[in-house]
Amino acid sequence: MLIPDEVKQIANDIKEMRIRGAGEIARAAVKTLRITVQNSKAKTVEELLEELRTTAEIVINTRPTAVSLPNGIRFVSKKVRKELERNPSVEELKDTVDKAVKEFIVNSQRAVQRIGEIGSKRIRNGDVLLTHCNSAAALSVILNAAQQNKDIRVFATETRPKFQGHITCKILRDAGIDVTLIIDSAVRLYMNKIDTAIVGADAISSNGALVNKIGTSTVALVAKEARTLFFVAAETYKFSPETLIGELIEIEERDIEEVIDREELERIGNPKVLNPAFDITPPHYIDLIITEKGIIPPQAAFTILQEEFGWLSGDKKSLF
Ligand code: RUB
Repeated sequence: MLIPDEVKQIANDIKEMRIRGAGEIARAAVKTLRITVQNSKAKTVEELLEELRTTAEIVINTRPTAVSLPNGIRFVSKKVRKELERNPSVEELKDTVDKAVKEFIVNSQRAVQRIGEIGSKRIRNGDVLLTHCNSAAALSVILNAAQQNKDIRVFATETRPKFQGHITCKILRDAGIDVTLIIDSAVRLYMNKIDTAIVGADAISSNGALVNKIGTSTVALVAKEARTLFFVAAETYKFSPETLIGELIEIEERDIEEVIDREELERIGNPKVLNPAFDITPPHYIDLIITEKGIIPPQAAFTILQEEFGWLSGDKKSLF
Protein backbone atom coordinates (compact mmCIF):
# COMPACT_ATOMS: atom_id res chain seq x y z
CA MET A 1 0.00 0.00 0.00
CA LEU A 2 1.19 3.51 -0.84
CA ILE A 3 0.65 5.83 2.13
CA PRO A 4 -0.90 9.06 0.78
CA ASP A 5 1.44 12.07 1.15
CA GLU A 6 -1.32 13.96 2.96
CA VAL A 7 -1.46 11.24 5.63
CA LYS A 8 2.33 11.41 6.07
CA GLN A 9 2.13 15.21 6.24
CA ILE A 10 -0.57 15.17 8.95
CA ALA A 11 1.31 12.53 10.96
CA ASN A 12 4.42 14.67 10.76
CA ASP A 13 2.54 17.85 11.71
CA ILE A 14 1.18 16.10 14.81
CA LYS A 15 4.64 14.82 15.76
CA GLU A 16 6.25 18.23 15.28
CA MET A 17 3.34 19.91 17.11
CA ARG A 18 2.22 22.07 14.18
CA ILE A 19 -1.07 20.35 14.96
CA ARG A 20 -1.41 20.21 18.73
CA GLY A 21 -3.84 20.11 21.64
CA ALA A 22 -5.56 16.79 22.24
CA GLY A 23 -8.84 17.71 20.52
CA GLU A 24 -7.17 19.03 17.34
CA ILE A 25 -4.88 15.98 17.28
CA ALA A 26 -7.90 13.65 17.38
CA ARG A 27 -9.70 15.49 14.57
CA ALA A 28 -6.58 15.50 12.40
CA ALA A 29 -6.03 11.79 13.11
CA VAL A 30 -9.52 10.72 12.03
CA LYS A 31 -9.16 12.82 8.87
CA THR A 32 -6.24 10.60 7.83
CA LEU A 33 -8.69 7.65 7.70
CA ARG A 34 -10.89 9.59 5.28
CA ILE A 35 -7.85 10.52 3.16
CA THR A 36 -6.85 6.84 3.14
CA VAL A 37 -10.18 5.63 1.77
CA GLN A 38 -10.35 8.51 -0.73
CA ASN A 39 -6.95 7.52 -2.15
CA SER A 40 -7.46 3.78 -1.88
CA LYS A 41 -7.26 1.46 -4.88
CA ALA A 42 -8.32 -1.51 -2.75
CA LYS A 43 -10.34 -4.11 -4.63
CA THR A 44 -11.49 -6.03 -1.59
CA VAL A 45 -12.80 -5.09 1.82
CA GLU A 46 -9.85 -6.91 3.42
CA GLU A 47 -7.39 -4.76 1.43
CA LEU A 48 -9.20 -1.61 2.50
CA LEU A 49 -9.13 -2.69 6.14
CA GLU A 50 -5.39 -3.38 5.85
CA GLU A 51 -4.87 0.18 4.55
CA LEU A 52 -6.94 1.62 7.41
CA ARG A 53 -4.91 -0.42 9.89
CA THR A 54 -1.64 0.91 8.45
CA THR A 55 -2.80 4.53 8.62
CA ALA A 56 -4.17 4.06 12.14
CA GLU A 57 -0.85 2.67 13.29
CA ILE A 58 1.10 5.56 11.76
CA VAL A 59 -1.00 8.26 13.41
CA ILE A 60 -1.40 6.49 16.75
CA ASN A 61 2.39 6.39 17.07
CA THR A 62 2.84 10.14 16.53
CA ARG A 63 2.12 11.26 20.11
CA PRO A 64 1.65 8.61 22.75
CA THR A 65 -0.10 10.53 25.55
CA ALA A 66 -3.17 12.12 23.93
CA VAL A 67 -5.73 9.34 24.32
CA SER A 68 -8.13 11.35 22.17
CA LEU A 69 -6.09 10.10 19.22
CA PRO A 70 -6.75 6.33 19.56
CA ASN A 71 -10.25 7.15 20.83
CA GLY A 72 -11.00 9.11 17.62
CA ILE A 73 -9.75 6.19 15.53
CA ARG A 74 -11.74 3.82 17.77
CA PHE A 75 -14.94 5.80 17.08
CA VAL A 76 -14.50 5.24 13.32
CA SER A 77 -13.41 1.60 13.67
CA LYS A 78 -16.48 0.81 15.76
CA LYS A 79 -18.74 2.05 12.94
CA VAL A 80 -16.68 0.06 10.44
CA ARG A 81 -16.98 -3.14 12.48
CA LYS A 82 -20.74 -2.66 12.71
CA GLU A 83 -20.98 -2.16 8.95
CA LEU A 84 -18.88 -5.30 8.34
CA GLU A 85 -21.68 -7.35 9.93
CA ARG A 86 -23.75 -6.77 6.80
CA ASN A 87 -21.02 -7.65 4.27
CA PRO A 88 -20.59 -4.24 2.63
CA SER A 89 -18.92 -3.55 -0.71
CA VAL A 90 -15.63 -1.60 -0.80
CA GLU A 91 -17.54 1.53 -1.83
CA GLU A 92 -20.05 1.14 0.99
CA LEU A 93 -17.27 0.72 3.52
CA LYS A 94 -15.52 3.83 2.22
CA ASP A 95 -18.78 5.71 2.67
CA THR A 96 -19.07 4.43 6.26
CA VAL A 97 -15.59 5.73 7.04
CA ASP A 98 -16.37 9.10 5.47
CA LYS A 99 -19.57 9.51 7.48
CA ALA A 100 -17.97 8.35 10.75
CA VAL A 101 -15.10 10.81 10.33
CA LYS A 102 -17.55 13.68 9.76
CA GLU A 103 -19.60 12.58 12.77
CA PHE A 104 -16.57 12.47 15.06
CA ILE A 105 -15.39 15.91 13.97
CA VAL A 106 -18.82 17.54 14.37
CA ASN A 107 -19.41 15.83 17.74
CA SER A 108 -16.01 16.82 19.08
CA GLN A 109 -16.46 20.46 18.08
CA ARG A 110 -19.92 20.49 19.66
CA ALA A 111 -18.47 18.93 22.81
CA VAL A 112 -15.98 21.79 23.19
CA GLN A 113 -18.79 24.31 22.76
CA ARG A 114 -21.03 22.48 25.25
CA ILE A 115 -18.20 22.34 27.81
CA GLY A 116 -17.98 26.12 27.47
CA GLU A 117 -21.72 26.54 28.09
CA ILE A 118 -21.74 24.21 31.09
CA GLY A 119 -18.44 25.29 32.65
CA SER A 120 -19.05 29.03 32.30
CA LYS A 121 -21.92 28.73 34.79
CA ARG A 122 -19.27 28.02 37.41
CA ILE A 123 -17.38 31.22 36.62
CA ARG A 124 -18.61 34.22 38.61
CA ASN A 125 -18.60 37.89 37.76
CA GLY A 126 -15.30 39.34 39.00
CA ASP A 127 -13.44 36.00 39.06
CA VAL A 128 -9.69 35.83 38.56
CA LEU A 129 -8.76 32.67 36.66
CA LEU A 130 -5.53 30.90 35.88
CA THR A 131 -4.87 28.57 32.98
CA HIS A 132 -1.84 26.53 31.98
CA CYS A 133 -0.75 25.64 28.43
CA ASN A 134 -3.30 26.07 25.65
CA SER A 135 -6.49 24.08 25.82
CA ALA A 136 -9.45 24.69 23.52
CA ALA A 137 -11.78 23.12 26.11
CA ALA A 138 -10.52 25.27 28.98
CA LEU A 139 -10.62 28.37 26.79
CA SER A 140 -14.17 27.55 25.74
CA VAL A 141 -15.23 27.91 29.40
CA ILE A 142 -13.36 31.21 29.79
CA LEU A 143 -14.56 32.66 26.46
CA ASN A 144 -18.17 31.64 27.18
CA ALA A 145 -18.01 33.39 30.56
CA ALA A 146 -16.65 36.53 28.90
CA GLN A 147 -19.40 36.40 26.26
CA GLN A 148 -21.93 36.49 29.10
CA ASN A 149 -20.36 39.83 30.06
CA LYS A 150 -18.81 38.44 33.21
CA ASP A 151 -15.94 40.63 34.25
CA ILE A 152 -13.01 38.18 34.44
CA ARG A 153 -9.25 38.41 34.55
CA VAL A 154 -6.94 35.59 33.49
CA PHE A 155 -3.40 34.65 34.45
CA ALA A 156 -1.75 32.54 31.74
CA THR A 157 1.46 30.60 32.36
CA GLU A 158 4.13 30.69 29.65
CA THR A 159 4.29 26.87 29.60
CA ARG A 160 7.94 26.13 29.01
CA PRO A 161 9.53 24.81 26.88
CA LYS A 162 7.14 25.33 23.94
CA PHE A 163 5.37 28.48 25.18
CA GLN A 164 1.79 27.43 24.41
CA GLY A 165 0.81 30.14 26.93
CA HIS A 166 1.55 32.69 24.21
CA ILE A 167 -1.19 31.15 22.02
CA THR A 168 -3.55 31.33 25.00
CA CYS A 169 -2.73 35.01 25.56
CA LYS A 170 -3.36 35.86 21.90
CA ILE A 171 -6.75 34.11 21.86
CA LEU A 172 -7.89 35.74 25.11
CA ARG A 173 -6.58 39.19 24.16
CA ASP A 174 -8.34 38.94 20.77
CA ALA A 175 -11.54 38.39 22.76
CA GLY A 176 -10.81 41.55 24.75
CA ILE A 177 -10.08 39.72 28.01
CA ASP A 178 -7.70 41.11 30.65
CA VAL A 179 -4.74 38.67 30.58
CA THR A 180 -1.47 38.55 32.52
CA LEU A 181 1.35 36.32 31.29
CA ILE A 182 3.51 34.82 34.06
CA ILE A 183 6.44 32.42 34.09
CA ASP A 184 5.53 28.89 35.19
CA SER A 185 7.46 29.16 38.43
CA ALA A 186 5.46 32.27 39.50
CA VAL A 187 2.30 30.19 39.99
CA ARG A 188 2.77 29.95 43.78
CA LEU A 189 3.31 33.69 44.14
CA TYR A 190 0.03 34.58 42.43
CA MET A 191 -2.19 31.66 43.47
CA ASN A 192 -3.71 33.57 46.39
CA LYS A 193 -5.18 36.04 43.90
CA ILE A 194 -6.79 33.27 41.84
CA ASP A 195 -10.40 32.09 42.35
CA THR A 196 -10.27 29.16 39.93
CA ALA A 197 -7.52 27.44 37.98
CA ILE A 198 -8.80 25.74 34.83
CA VAL A 199 -6.91 23.42 32.51
CA GLY A 200 -7.56 20.93 29.71
CA ALA A 201 -6.72 17.24 29.50
CA ASP A 202 -4.68 14.96 27.29
CA ALA A 203 -6.01 11.95 29.12
CA ILE A 204 -8.06 11.00 32.17
CA SER A 205 -7.59 7.58 33.70
CA SER A 206 -10.25 5.31 35.19
CA ASN A 207 -9.37 6.49 38.73
CA GLY A 208 -9.91 10.14 37.74
CA ALA A 209 -6.24 11.14 37.51
CA LEU A 210 -5.48 13.81 34.94
CA VAL A 211 -2.66 13.71 32.41
CA ASN A 212 -1.99 17.16 31.00
CA LYS A 213 0.86 19.50 30.04
CA ILE A 214 3.95 19.31 32.22
CA GLY A 215 3.48 21.68 35.15
CA THR A 216 -0.26 21.02 35.51
CA SER A 217 0.23 18.95 38.66
CA THR A 218 2.22 21.79 40.25
CA VAL A 219 -0.63 24.19 39.47
CA ALA A 220 -3.08 21.73 41.07
CA LEU A 221 -0.91 21.19 44.14
CA VAL A 222 -0.45 24.90 44.68
CA ALA A 223 -4.19 25.50 44.10
CA LYS A 224 -5.05 22.91 46.74
CA GLU A 225 -2.69 24.47 49.26
CA ALA A 226 -4.14 27.95 48.58
CA ARG A 227 -7.76 26.63 48.66
CA THR A 228 -8.23 27.73 45.05
CA LEU A 229 -10.66 25.72 42.93
CA PHE A 230 -9.07 23.48 40.30
CA PHE A 231 -11.26 22.59 37.30
CA VAL A 232 -10.52 20.32 34.35
CA ALA A 233 -12.30 20.80 31.00
CA ALA A 234 -12.32 17.51 29.09
CA GLU A 235 -14.41 15.95 26.37
CA THR A 236 -15.40 12.34 27.09
CA TYR A 237 -13.06 11.09 24.33
CA LYS A 238 -10.16 12.20 26.55
CA PHE A 239 -10.97 9.38 29.00
CA SER A 240 -8.68 6.40 28.58
CA PRO A 241 -10.33 2.97 28.18
CA GLU A 242 -6.90 1.30 28.29
CA THR A 243 -6.61 2.28 31.95
CA LEU A 244 -9.68 0.14 32.71
CA ILE A 245 -7.64 -2.91 31.84
CA GLY A 246 -4.67 -1.85 33.89
CA GLU A 247 -2.55 -0.03 31.33
CA LEU A 248 -0.67 3.11 32.29
CA ILE A 249 -0.81 6.25 30.20
CA GLU A 250 2.54 6.79 28.55
CA ILE A 251 4.18 10.14 29.23
CA GLU A 252 5.74 11.49 26.05
CA GLU A 253 9.43 12.38 26.28
CA ARG A 254 10.40 14.98 23.70
CA ASP A 255 13.67 16.14 22.17
CA ILE A 256 15.90 17.85 24.74
CA GLU A 257 16.69 20.57 22.20
CA GLU A 258 13.27 21.99 23.05
CA VAL A 259 14.80 22.74 26.47
CA ILE A 260 18.37 23.74 25.61
CA ASP A 261 20.43 24.01 22.43
CA ARG A 262 23.49 21.78 21.90
CA GLU A 263 25.99 24.64 22.17
CA GLU A 264 24.71 25.86 25.55
CA LEU A 265 24.44 22.26 26.75
CA GLU A 266 28.11 21.72 25.97
CA ARG A 267 29.07 25.02 27.57
CA ILE A 268 27.49 23.99 30.89
CA GLY A 269 29.24 20.63 30.96
CA ASN A 270 26.72 18.33 29.25
CA PRO A 271 24.35 17.58 32.14
CA LYS A 272 21.62 15.05 31.50
CA VAL A 273 18.40 16.73 30.36
CA LEU A 274 14.84 15.43 30.58
CA ASN A 275 11.90 16.83 28.64
CA PRO A 276 8.63 15.11 29.61
CA ALA A 277 5.70 16.75 27.82
CA PHE A 278 3.05 15.85 30.39
CA ASP A 279 2.55 15.05 34.07
CA ILE A 280 -0.04 13.37 36.25
CA THR A 281 -2.39 15.14 38.66
CA PRO A 282 -3.95 12.86 41.28
CA PRO A 283 -7.77 12.94 41.48
CA HIS A 284 -7.86 14.40 45.01
CA TYR A 285 -6.43 17.69 43.68
CA ILE A 286 -9.28 18.05 41.19
CA ASP A 287 -12.52 19.74 42.27
CA LEU A 288 -14.48 18.83 39.17
CA ILE A 289 -14.25 17.76 35.56
CA ILE A 290 -16.40 19.61 33.03
CA THR A 291 -17.43 17.26 30.20
CA GLU A 292 -19.96 17.78 27.41
CA LYS A 293 -22.25 15.40 29.31
CA GLY A 294 -22.11 17.48 32.46
CA ILE A 295 -19.98 18.24 35.49
CA ILE A 296 -18.57 15.21 37.27
CA PRO A 297 -16.25 14.59 40.21
CA PRO A 298 -13.00 12.84 39.16
CA GLN A 299 -14.25 9.69 40.92
CA ALA A 300 -16.95 9.40 38.21
CA ALA A 301 -14.33 8.81 35.47
CA PHE A 302 -14.99 5.09 35.75
CA THR A 303 -18.69 5.59 35.01
CA ILE A 304 -17.92 7.74 31.95
CA LEU A 305 -15.57 5.05 30.66
CA GLN A 306 -18.16 2.33 31.13
CA GLU A 307 -20.81 4.39 29.34
CA GLU A 308 -18.57 5.42 26.47
CA PHE A 309 -16.52 2.32 25.88
CA GLY A 310 -17.98 -0.60 27.82
CA TRP A 311 -15.80 -3.06 29.67
CA LEU A 312 -13.32 -4.83 27.44
CA SER A 313 -12.41 -2.15 24.99
CA GLY A 314 -8.86 -1.27 25.67
CA ASP A 315 -6.75 -2.79 22.93
CA LYS A 316 -5.29 -0.06 20.72
CA LYS A 317 -3.65 -2.62 18.46
CA SER A 318 -6.81 -4.25 17.16
CA LEU A 319 -8.71 -1.18 16.04
CA PHE A 320 -9.72 -2.36 12.56
C1 RUB B 1 -1.55 20.49 25.05
C2 RUB B 1 -2.19 20.30 26.38
C3 RUB B 1 -3.64 20.68 26.48
C4 RUB B 1 -4.51 19.43 26.20
C5 RUB B 1 -5.98 19.78 26.02
O1 RUB B 1 -0.26 19.90 24.98
O2 RUB B 1 -1.62 19.81 27.32
O3 RUB B 1 -3.95 21.14 27.76
O4 RUB B 1 -4.07 18.78 25.02
O5 RUB B 1 -6.12 20.62 24.91
P1 RUB B 1 0.56 20.00 23.60
P2 RUB B 1 -7.53 20.73 24.13
O6 RUB B 1 0.76 21.45 23.29
O7 RUB B 1 1.84 19.28 23.88
O8 RUB B 1 -0.25 19.29 22.53
O9 RUB B 1 -8.52 21.17 25.18
O10 RUB B 1 -7.26 21.79 23.09
O11 RUB B 1 -7.85 19.41 23.55
